[in-house]
Amino acid sequence: MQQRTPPWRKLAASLATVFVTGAAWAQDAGVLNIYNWADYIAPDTIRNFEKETGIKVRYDMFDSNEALHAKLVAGNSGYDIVVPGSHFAKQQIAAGLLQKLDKSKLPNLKNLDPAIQAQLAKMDPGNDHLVDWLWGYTTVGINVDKVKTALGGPLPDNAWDLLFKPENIAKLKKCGVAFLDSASEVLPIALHYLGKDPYSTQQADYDAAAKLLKSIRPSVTRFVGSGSDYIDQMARGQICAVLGWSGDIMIAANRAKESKTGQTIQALVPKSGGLLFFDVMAIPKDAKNVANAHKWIDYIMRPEVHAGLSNTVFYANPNKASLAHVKPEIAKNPAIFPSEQVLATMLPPGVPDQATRRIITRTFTNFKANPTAPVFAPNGTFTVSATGGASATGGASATGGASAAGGASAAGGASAAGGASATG
Ligand code: SPD
Repeated sequence: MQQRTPPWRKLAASLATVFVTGAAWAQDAGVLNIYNWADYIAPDTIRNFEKETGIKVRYDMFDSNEALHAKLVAGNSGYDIVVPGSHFAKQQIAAGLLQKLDKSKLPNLKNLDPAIQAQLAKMDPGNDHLVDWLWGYTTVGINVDKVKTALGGPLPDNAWDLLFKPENIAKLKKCGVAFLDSASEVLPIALHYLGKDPYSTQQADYDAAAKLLKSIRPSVTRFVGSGSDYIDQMARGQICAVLGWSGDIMIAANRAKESKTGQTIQALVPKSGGLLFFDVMAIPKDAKNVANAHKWIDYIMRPEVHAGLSNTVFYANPNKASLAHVKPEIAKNPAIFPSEQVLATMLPPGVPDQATRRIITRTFTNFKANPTAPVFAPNGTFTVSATGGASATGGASATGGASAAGGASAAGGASAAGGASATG
């Protein structure tokens, strides 16, 4: 039997609708929670957005793709905008962790370079979920004078030889050598250096990479991530060589100049290619402030805003229309906006399958833990004897890869305590 709703109930229901809609709108109008890499934004980017929109931005930073990935997998991150590398974003789209963009709210998409959009479409068909924030490459950074002195001769022709030839890196150890604490950065480069597929699925290739990494491990003095102090340490002359990110190295060079530290820092472009990355803005599936997230993405795509990012952090942006606003010394710097020819030498980002990720994680964890060979048990656990004779045990994680120093990793790899990260 159908029941008639009393008029007071109808009124209460519509008031509730108005109230709830109003509350949702009020929440969306008020705040925007962003999770991005460190040293990756201009001083006025957030300030101008807040002033113009009245939206309050909360801005947190992560140190590696692996750390962000673990947070998204865990769910309820509380973020409305995240900025993964496109290769991690591809996995996040496949896992349903990111939502489709409403392109009708993004008129500034017209400013983007179709060539970059085509690159991203390889990870995100139709460019439905991702908009590039900035892009760059993983490479070798050096303190020019210290490295030349330590080598006692000219730089090698291929910059990777500085870090991957044991006889070279051993000479740099005393002035400080840092590697990114991220398996997804180091392994493709090591494989490529050996002439192998950077995204190989073959255990034998990873065994070869492990051998290479083991041969240089005693000379790596630090593992670093975004937001660790490696930029400052380079600028002050406390690290003379790094496997790091192009723009970060150029920030160090700029800081050294501005603070007159007397250090000359340079991002090298290896002859055999750096590892390209595209860091992308995306909206997590469970974001609460989706309208504000769209406002932010569209704001970033304004030519002068995107230019402001490149002008500050020395990474290329995807915004063709912004080039008129990029300082000429940055727009014309081939280490920031590499030529087509150089770009063709670079390794594109790639997405290993789950099984390969486990191998990558294990290889990297062993590299970090210990220069001596690990002993693997059939159940996937391993024992390594750490430098100095102490012994550390790792275990295979539930879903991602091996854990660092005995800590369990989340799906796809999580950042372990103390800033060490496992891979995704
Ligand atoms: N300081 C910002 C560094 C951004 C680095 N993004 C790296 C993506 C990795 N492939």
